[in-house]
Amino acid sequence: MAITSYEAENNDSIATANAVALGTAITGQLMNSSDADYYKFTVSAGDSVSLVPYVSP
Ligand SMILES: [Ca+2]
Ligand SMILES: [Ca+2]
Repeated sequence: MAITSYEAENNDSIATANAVALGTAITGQLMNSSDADYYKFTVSAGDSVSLVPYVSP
């Protein structure tokens, strides 16, 4: 899946989570040990969601 968007800091809490459209790939980077990256998306009842993390070497 092609990368379609990048994280936007500050996204370190549920309140500041980045919105992600289903079916897209997003790139984020953990800048240090205190960086947390939150994302949010909307699903409907009965939907299933797969999250596939990829770590760049
Ligand atoms: Ca980050
Ligand atoms: Ca972050």
